[in-house]
Amino acid sequence: MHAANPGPEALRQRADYYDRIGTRHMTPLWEVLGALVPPQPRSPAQAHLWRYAELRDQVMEAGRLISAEEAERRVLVLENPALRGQSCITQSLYAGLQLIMPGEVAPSHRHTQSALRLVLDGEGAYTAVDGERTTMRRGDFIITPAWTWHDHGNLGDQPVVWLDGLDIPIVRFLDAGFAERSEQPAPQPSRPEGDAAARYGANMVPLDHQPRPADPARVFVYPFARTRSSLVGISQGAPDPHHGFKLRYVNPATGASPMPTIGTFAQRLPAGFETSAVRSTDGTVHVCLEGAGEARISGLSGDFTWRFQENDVFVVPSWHTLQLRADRDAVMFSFSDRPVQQALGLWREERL
Ligand code: GTQ
Repeated sequence: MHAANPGPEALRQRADYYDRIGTRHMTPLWEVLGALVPPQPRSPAQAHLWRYAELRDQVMEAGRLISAEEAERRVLVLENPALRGQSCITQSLYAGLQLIMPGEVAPSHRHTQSALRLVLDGEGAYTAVDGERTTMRRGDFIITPAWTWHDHGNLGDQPVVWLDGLDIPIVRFLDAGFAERSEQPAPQPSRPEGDAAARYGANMVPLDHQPRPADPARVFVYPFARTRSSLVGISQGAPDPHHGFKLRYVNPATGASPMPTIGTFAQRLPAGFETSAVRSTDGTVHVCLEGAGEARISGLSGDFTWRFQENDVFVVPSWHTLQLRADRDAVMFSFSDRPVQQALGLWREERL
């Protein structure tokens, strides 16, 4: 930090001292302070793009190697190239591609980790959350709040693939993970499809509904058709220069993020529109649901320019700038740990 040039003898004495205090499990702060308290975020994560066209065959190959039942969840984890072996796409979030084949069941379980699903490919599958099934359609955003029972099944005749996003690294960091398997692998639904949306998702709630902070959100499906029509509906006005036409998903009964640990967003970029560069402290996973375009990312892990199209997934680490350009009208989904950072007063965004 401050200019000082210790001689070889002083350095030897220090090294000897570090060794001696090391035997008592201590270490000198002054050797690590700059790395511990950096002037700005220094994420070890790397920006990366996964092209669905290149992944699809490998996902399908897993369908021939292992059943959903044996795997419990047949998922290819998208690992950040700089964080291999840690099952994370950013420091705080996990992402994976889950496959369920016709006739299969992914058995019922629950865990303290929260999950989101973004349906990418195929139709005929359902996911069930605390007794209610929902039919999965492309682009639907579905949540599995912490500690809710959930199972998946495929009643159709096509393989179905969706993107999973979970807060696994956050719960691991906090050492707060619990999980259990149900005795019934595929429980019969106890409520009809659409029940939660009718009770909690139509700008009304039941008379006695008083949710407490730890209660799970009741609305667990955000159908793509509704998201899309909202994005088209706001496209009459002027686009935000940095975000285009962008909305965040909320729990309609509270106005809060659908999950306390994962923020979720949908964005429309008209053909030809290019956003101005923006960076924020929440490393973010982006998925192209419609259209095609180009993403330019710049930061500690390098400078990248990628063309993206439908079902491509890319990750932008903390404090990397992002610019998006749509070649065709594009609809993007994204998720990050923003609600955690905001609750802690840490979140920052810089619009350049
Ligand atoms: O579908 O319940 O990708 O428990 C990882 C863990 C999916 C799930 C994942 C899980 C699930």
